[in-house]
Amino acid sequence: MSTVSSHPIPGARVRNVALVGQSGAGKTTVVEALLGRTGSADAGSATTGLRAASVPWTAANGQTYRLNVLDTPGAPDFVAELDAALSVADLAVVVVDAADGVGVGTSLVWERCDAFDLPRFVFVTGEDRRRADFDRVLGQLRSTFGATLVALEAPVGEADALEGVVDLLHGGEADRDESLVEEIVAGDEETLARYLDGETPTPTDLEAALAHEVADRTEVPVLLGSALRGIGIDRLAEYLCDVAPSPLDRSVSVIAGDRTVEITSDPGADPLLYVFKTVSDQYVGQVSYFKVLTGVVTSDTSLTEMSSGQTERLHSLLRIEGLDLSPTGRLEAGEIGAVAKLAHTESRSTLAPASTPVIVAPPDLPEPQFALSLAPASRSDADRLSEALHRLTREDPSLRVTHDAGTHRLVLEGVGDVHVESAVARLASRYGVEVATDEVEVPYRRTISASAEAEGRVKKQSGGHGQYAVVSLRVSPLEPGAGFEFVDSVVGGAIPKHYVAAVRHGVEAAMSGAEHGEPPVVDVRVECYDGKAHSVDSSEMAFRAAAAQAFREAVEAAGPTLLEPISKVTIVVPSDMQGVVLGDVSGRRGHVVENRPNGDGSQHIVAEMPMAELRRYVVDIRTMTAGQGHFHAEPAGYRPAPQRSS
Ligand SMILES: Nc1nc2c(ncn2[C@@H]2O[C@H](COP(=O)(O)OP(=O)(O)OP(=O)(O)O)[C@@H](O)[C@H]2O)c(=O)[nH]1
Ligand SMILES: [Mg+2]
Repeated sequence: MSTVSSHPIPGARVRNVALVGQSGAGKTTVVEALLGRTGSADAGSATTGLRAASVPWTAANGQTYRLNVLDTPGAPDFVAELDAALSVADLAVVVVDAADGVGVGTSLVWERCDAFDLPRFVFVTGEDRRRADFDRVLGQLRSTFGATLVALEAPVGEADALEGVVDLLHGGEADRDESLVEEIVAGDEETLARYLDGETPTPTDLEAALAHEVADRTEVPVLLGSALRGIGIDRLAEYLCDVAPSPLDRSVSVIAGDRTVEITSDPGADPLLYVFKTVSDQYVGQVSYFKVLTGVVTSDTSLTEMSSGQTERLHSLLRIEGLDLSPTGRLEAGEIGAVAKLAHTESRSTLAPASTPVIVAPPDLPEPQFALSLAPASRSDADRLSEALHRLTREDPSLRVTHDAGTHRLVLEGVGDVHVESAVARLASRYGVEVATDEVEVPYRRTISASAEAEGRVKKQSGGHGQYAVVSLRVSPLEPGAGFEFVDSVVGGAIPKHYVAAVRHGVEAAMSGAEHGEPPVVDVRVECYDGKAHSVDSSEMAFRAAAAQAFREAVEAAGPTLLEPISKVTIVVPSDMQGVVLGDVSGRRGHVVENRPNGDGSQHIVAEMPMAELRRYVVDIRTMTAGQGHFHAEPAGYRPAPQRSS
């Protein structure tokens, strides 16, 4: 006898559900309740990475379904994890706390769901909390997200008096809500025709109509309960089974050559997997979580990792049971599973047969907004740092590692401070690499606004083989952004042709500023118009040195200006907080180029601000707006820096 869990459940009865919502809304507590666990330590501590859980669920119709539940972090810094979950989910459950209601975090996840065209439910949890008020939250939901929200349930008592939930769809005649029935019926032509003919729709008819409307995203059912007290959780699971789309109902776009094609989850097709997440597990090593988009995979399947072209054998195939992974021989289209020990697969990889190369387009990654420069604590930490960072970025591609040319340090970039700091903590806890962190140096530059000339000389002719070179350079300004232009106008062989390349290299080295710890010089034309060579003592080295010296002196003579990088910052904050935000922008030497209401109570502000003033902006804007403001910065060129008074 096989148990329910090892028995494959067909794709039509799989539900891949992402739990999304504002931080602290109660998502993890809902997952715990669905798993039949209460009071575990996981709820209550902020989730930092997406977590997959799976539970078989026997519905009222007697059929067993599989609920694959992806718990996502609510903190906006982890939006890449949210997107990873949304990229494989067939439905999102937006969790809203009955006391706290709809917040900016709720709007953010709603927008992400829109970006993925994802059907959704709303689950209002925390109905046992002191200030719980379902009607108020429903009103907020409707005014923020539109009239497509339909409450399928109502609370019986609230807060301390919470007794349970009535089902307005299935309840007896007394509970059935006629306006709800009409709302559902009106959205589905077939049911509407029968209703207008005088037929009374059964709850099953209504569910079928609602299922269409949910899949088409014309209705969003609202359910409620208290995950902490286990109230409403079974109804949520039941509605997921009865009304939520199965993976077979949804299509995915894949890139085949230069075409994008929509495919559906056909178990009879070739196997195609999309890896939405990799984690490195202390015991198992690397574990890749994937969705089977089409076909069937077994532990004998070999597939090609599409970006590397390498073959991967899915020998250690795993199924998710509760929060654990257990070996399995087979997974079908629509399922979410995992595989251990793949060598070439990363988050966002596509695995497909070599004969049918297609790529699943992964969601765009968020732009890094925060960076820390890393100083290894010891020699041994330094040796292991880049390997550990490499593994971190494989797990979380929204982290980026760069090199600071000025300090020669590695720099870790991420979405926000919470994101980068939690990655630094993981460096220590997971890989045993200790680093101290610093703010990142701002990449200043220099340029000139006038022409100047200078001569560089290297003369060392006492005894033995000497060094001799004389280089005369003229520097003149170029248009901003033009970079560097080198002109050789030496006549009469004053500098032999074979030394001109050395002159150019000397100029380039000096221009980078690295040797003297100065910002690089940009937008400059350098003309080498004269010089002297010696038939024995001249060398490439001598010409490089003379050219570097001439360049530095010419730039000095031209009176260089310091340029600072500017960012174009798009800020969204609640309109009633714009005063403090605008005041802060000008305090940071910024100027506002656009300021308009979005029409939903938030304000859209675009400002240009010096990058030097933005290093902790992600932290400061959160403090200023009680977590409700967010921003996006992009490079917007360079501007003369204010004169330093020294
Ligand atoms: N009274 C009450 N408290 C709840 C309920 N659900 C969650 N909580 C509490 O709210 C806090 C946050 O719950 P979590 O489930 O961790 O919230 P989350 O949405 O997963 O938060 P992030 O992972 O940070 O996004 C915890 O202290 C929970 O115990 C509920 O139904 N009733
Ligand atoms: Mg959580």
